[in-house]
Amino acid sequence: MDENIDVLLSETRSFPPPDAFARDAHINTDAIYRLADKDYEAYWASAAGSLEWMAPWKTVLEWTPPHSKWFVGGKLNVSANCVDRHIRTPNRNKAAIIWEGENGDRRTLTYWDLYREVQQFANVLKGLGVQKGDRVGIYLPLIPECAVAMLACARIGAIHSVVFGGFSPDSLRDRMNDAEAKVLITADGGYRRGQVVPLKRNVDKALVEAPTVKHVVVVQRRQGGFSDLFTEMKPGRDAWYHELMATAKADCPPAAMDAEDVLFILYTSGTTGKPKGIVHTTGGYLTGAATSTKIVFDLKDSDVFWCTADVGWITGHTYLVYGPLANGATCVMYEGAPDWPQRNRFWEICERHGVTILYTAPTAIRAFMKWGDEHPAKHDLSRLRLLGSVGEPINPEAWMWYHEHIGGKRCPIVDTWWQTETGSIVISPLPGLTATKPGSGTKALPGYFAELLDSTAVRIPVGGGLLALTKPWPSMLRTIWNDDARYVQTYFTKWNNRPDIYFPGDGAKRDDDQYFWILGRVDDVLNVAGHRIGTMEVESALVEHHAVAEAAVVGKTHEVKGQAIAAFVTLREGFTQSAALRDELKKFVANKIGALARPDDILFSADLPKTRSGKIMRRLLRDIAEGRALGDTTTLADPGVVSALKSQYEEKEG
Ligand code: 7RM
Repeated sequence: MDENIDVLLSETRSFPPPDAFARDAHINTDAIYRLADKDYEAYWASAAGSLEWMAPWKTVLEWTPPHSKWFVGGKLNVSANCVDRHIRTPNRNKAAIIWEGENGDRRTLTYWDLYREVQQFANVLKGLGVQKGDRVGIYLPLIPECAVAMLACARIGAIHSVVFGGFSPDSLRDRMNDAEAKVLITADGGYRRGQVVPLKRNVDKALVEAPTVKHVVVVQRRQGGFSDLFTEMKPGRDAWYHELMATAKADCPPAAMDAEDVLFILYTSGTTGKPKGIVHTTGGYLTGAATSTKIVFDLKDSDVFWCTADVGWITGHTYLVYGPLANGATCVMYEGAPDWPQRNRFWEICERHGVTILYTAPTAIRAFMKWGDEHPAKHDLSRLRLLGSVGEPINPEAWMWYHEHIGGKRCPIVDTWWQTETGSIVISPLPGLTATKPGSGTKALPGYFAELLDSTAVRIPVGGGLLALTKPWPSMLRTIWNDDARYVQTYFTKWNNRPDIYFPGDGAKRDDDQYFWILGRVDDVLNVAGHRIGTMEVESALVEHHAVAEAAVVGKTHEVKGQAIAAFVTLREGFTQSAALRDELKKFVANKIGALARPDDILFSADLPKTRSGKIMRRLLRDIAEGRALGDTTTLADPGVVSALKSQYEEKEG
């Protein structure tokens, strides 16, 4: 059918779990898949049963497509599950969060510390008039107070909306207004690449046009604070966190929340239009978060788990806060940039804290590749036993580099596909069971039903097509805040004969072993002479060349072929661009995956335009390649990158 995608790249390397890893793993037989396939409601009921409930549910699932309710009638509290449960065990004094500031500050909070601090802050929020169902904004650097604030909201049934600290005052304002937040929690500043990000100053700008926010709580990021330049406290509206906490009582019983009460809203910008407030609820979300953290990361009591994402993204919500804490794990949290003060910062942190599980993004892995092997080589990474990847397709070459230079060839890699909307991981290997292949997320986890479909919802057994989730799952989004019509339209109208199938917006292929390979967003798919080609395959072919660290390809209008391929390429340290290298790369791609995929244009670039969470923005590269005015650049991490690329491209063309 017209939306099928050609398959070009073939990857034959396969890595079975190491024997010792498999032997000790939580899951090392496929019984769990059979169980979940047979009766997924029973599977999810048993998963939910490992949480602590205040009242049992009556019905596991009510599914009136496209709306689902899970564990209907059940009552629980997320903060009680993430904190109180563990202080009744020998984990009472276990480190919950080991934190490092970018400037070298360090703090460790035990579960007992969290227990006290969360309750105190819950009382602070109550004191500011926050009630069940009210929205609370969180706009912080990555500091332990992020977790405290989120859990404090959960404790009293307030709905949090975390806004990444790198967002502008305007983005913050729009999000506060859409959710009609009553209180906003921020800090005077936060460190990023040696600079202080003036969060409170941004808040002051944002709130000029966000009238629902009545109170601002300001965390002092460092002892003594920054100068008044950063923080002008507005009487009656603003208060210091440490001052409010000094008199707050550390007893605040957890509210009994309905399983379907909203836990949080998280805005995702998507490719176009107004940000969508993705709504997650209590029982289903925590079930998905807790279960996946345990089985995908094979999480044990002795692990030191480091998810490098910021809490401003879903990955930070699910795998830095809720999933690990629900499992009583020790997490590492790091405020700053991976190359600050030096390019070895991540490896220094891994060594210093004995990190055993590292979960990071392909964009970071490609940066590490680009910077060179010597940085990780300087550090003892022998405690690492498992690696994870999330956020974009990982190019096989980047996978191999991660495997070799970070994992010492001994650590399984879990390539985890999921979305803000799915709440938790959907497609991933189970590290003690699944043989991995570089670039493949392998299979849907137990309890999830992923398929590859054509545009008429017919299953494609092997080949390329549209990724689909054909049954509901507990941690799925419930709606878009204030816009249920958009929820239905965005996720459930791809197949009009099947209004019960969720469309994630990604293209994928399935190989002979039934493994999934995510090919990228369907909006980015190239169409060359009638062949639909996923961006991932051409990019992965480019990255396979020893000179290339990162690549992004887009389609550019071509009078004969429909589209020609334009490639934007970042070189590894020590390589320089040249016409010869350009020709070599074109040939290299043609040899690797076929003449059809040979790029017409290659532009060398020191950087690629990325979203603030590190995803390549191909939409803007298309604007550049087509010589159009640039579209919306407000979600870019660094707008300078595209303007530089644009003039470079025009020079070359002109
Ligand atoms: C967790 C997160 C979601 C989109 C998703 C994909 C892409 C994420 C992978 C991936 C290939 C992966 N949430 N994506 N993980 N593509 N392999 N392992 O990133 O809402 O911010 O983005 O990210 O396109 O639809 S998100």
